[in-house]
Amino acid sequence: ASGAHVPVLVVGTGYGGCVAALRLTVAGVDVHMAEMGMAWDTPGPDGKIFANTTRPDYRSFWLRTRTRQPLSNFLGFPLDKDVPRHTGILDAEDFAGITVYQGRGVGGGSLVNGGMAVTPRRDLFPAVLPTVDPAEMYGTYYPRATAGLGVTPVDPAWWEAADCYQYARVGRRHAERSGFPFVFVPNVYDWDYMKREAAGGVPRSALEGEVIYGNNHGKKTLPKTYLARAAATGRLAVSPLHEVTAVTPAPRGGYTVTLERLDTTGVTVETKTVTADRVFFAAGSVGTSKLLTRLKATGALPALNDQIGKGWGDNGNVMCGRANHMWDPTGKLQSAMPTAGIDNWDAGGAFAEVAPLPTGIETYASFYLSITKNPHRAEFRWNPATRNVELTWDRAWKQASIDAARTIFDRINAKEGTIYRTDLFGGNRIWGDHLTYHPLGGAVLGRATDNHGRLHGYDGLYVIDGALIPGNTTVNPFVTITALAERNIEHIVANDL
Ligand code: FAE
Repeated sequence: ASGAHVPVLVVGTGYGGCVAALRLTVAGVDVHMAEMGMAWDTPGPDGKIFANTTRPDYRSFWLRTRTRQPLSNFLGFPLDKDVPRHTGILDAEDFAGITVYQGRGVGGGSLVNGGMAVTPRRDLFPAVLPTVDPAEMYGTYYPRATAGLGVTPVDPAWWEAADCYQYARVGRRHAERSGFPFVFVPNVYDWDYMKREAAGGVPRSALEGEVIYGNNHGKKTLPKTYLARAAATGRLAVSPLHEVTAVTPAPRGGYTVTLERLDTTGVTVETKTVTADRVFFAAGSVGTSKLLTRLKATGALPALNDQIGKGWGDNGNVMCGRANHMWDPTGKLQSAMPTAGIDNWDAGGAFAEVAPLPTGIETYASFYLSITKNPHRAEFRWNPATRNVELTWDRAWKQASIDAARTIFDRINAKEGTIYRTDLFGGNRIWGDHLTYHPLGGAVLGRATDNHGRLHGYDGLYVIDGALIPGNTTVNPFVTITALAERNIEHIVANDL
C-alpha cells in the first residue's frame, strides 16, 4: 500500500532479483518485489497461460500493436501481424542501433528464454569478470546457482534417438566434419517431462515449439525455483504490474520509492510511494541502467558516479541460418530447448548455439545463435530534450560479430557445399544483426558499484543483475548472472544487515 515502509525493495523479478529475494528472506528479512510485468498465473480464453511461438497473440508482446518477431520472415514471407496492445511477455525494446529482447513478468527472462544453462569455460572467466576470484565462483557460486536453478544435462542415449533433436544431430555432424568442437550444454527444462511429451503422454510444450512467448509446461522458470523457495519463508511479497519510476533518499533515512501500477494496456492507474531501508536494482541490464541513468541525470540520485550507464554490450549476439541439402533434413519436430553449441572461441571468437527452428514443417535449415567476442561497448545517456534514456549502440558494430560467426559457418558451408539462408530476416539478409537476447552491463561491477554491487554514492542501494557484467559472458548469460548474484548477496547478508 502507498505510504508503507519495507526493509528491502527489489526492483524486478529476474535472476538477480530472485537470488536476492531468496537469500534475504532466508536470512529473516522481509522482502517486497516490484515487477512491471504480469504474474502469468492465469489462463487465457484458450485455457493456456502462454501463446505458442508460431501463433503470437495479445499475450506475446510488451505494449505493441504489431508483433516484432526475432525471425521476421520465412521463405521470404513476412510473419509479423497486428495484435492488441497488452502487457505481454516479450519486450522487443527498440534503441537506435539495436532491438533488445527481454522477458516481462514475474520471473523476468526465465519466462521466455531457451533454458540453456551454460557455465563459461574457466580459462575465459578472467575476461568476463576481471575483479572476481574464479576459484570462489567455480568452487562455490556456479555450483550453488546451477543447483538452485535446477540445471541438468540431457540424457545422451535418449538424445541420440529422439526425433526432436535431429536438428541438433545434423548440427553436430556438420560441426565435427569441419573440425569444430561440439559441446553439450545443460538446460533447466525437465527432461523427464520432455521424454513424456515425445512418448505422447502429456501436453506438449518444448515439442510444441513453445519458448519465446512462454512455456506452458516443462521449464523450471524462476517462479518454480528461487521464487517458490523465497515465498515458502513467508517473508516475500510480490507486486506484479508495478513499475518503479523513482528512488531518492528519504528525509528520515532510507529511500522513497515511486511505483506506478499499470493496467494490462500499460496505462498508469495509480502512483504509490513506499519507503525502503535498502533497494536492490534487479530490473535487468537495460531496466537497471535506464533507471539509474535517469535518476542520476534528473537529480533523484545525483551522487551516483560517472560509470552509470557505461560498459553495455550485446554478448556479441548474431543469428544465421544455413540451407542444408535434401539428404540432411533437420526434422519437422524440433524441441524448442537447445542442447548444444559449437565452440570456436579460441580460434575465431565465436560460440554458436545450435538453435531450433520449430516451424512444424521440414525446413532443411540449420539455425544458429552465435555469441561472439564483440569489442564494442555502448553507453546509456539521458536526453533532456526528449526526457528519454538513449543507447549509443551502432548497428555497424555487429560486423565484428558477423566476422566471428563466419569463422564457423563459412567453413561449414565450404565443407558441406551449402549456402546461407536469406529468407529469415527480410530483405534477403543473411545475418540477424539487428537484435540481442543477451543485454549485459550498464552498471558494471567494480566501476559503478564496489566489488559486490553496492552502488557508489549511496548506502543501501545495490545492483544485482546483468547490469553488473561488462558486456559479454562468452556463452549464454543467466547462469553467470545467477552465480554472481549468489556471490554478492552472501557478502551483503554477512556484512550489511
Ligand atoms: P531479467 O531476467 O531481464 O529481469 C528483469 C525484470 O525486471 C523483468 O521481469 C522486467 O520486467 C523487470 N523490470 C524492468 N524494469 C522495471 C521497473 N522499472 N520496475 C519494475 N520491474 C522492472 O534480468 N540466457 C541464457 O543463459 N540461456 C538461454 O537459453 C537464453 N535464451 C534467451 C532467449 C530469449 C528470447 C531472451 C529474451 C533471453 C534469453 N536469455 C538466455 C537471456 C536471459 O534470459 C537474460 O540474460 C536474463 O534473464 C537476465 O537476467 P536479469 O536478472 O539481469
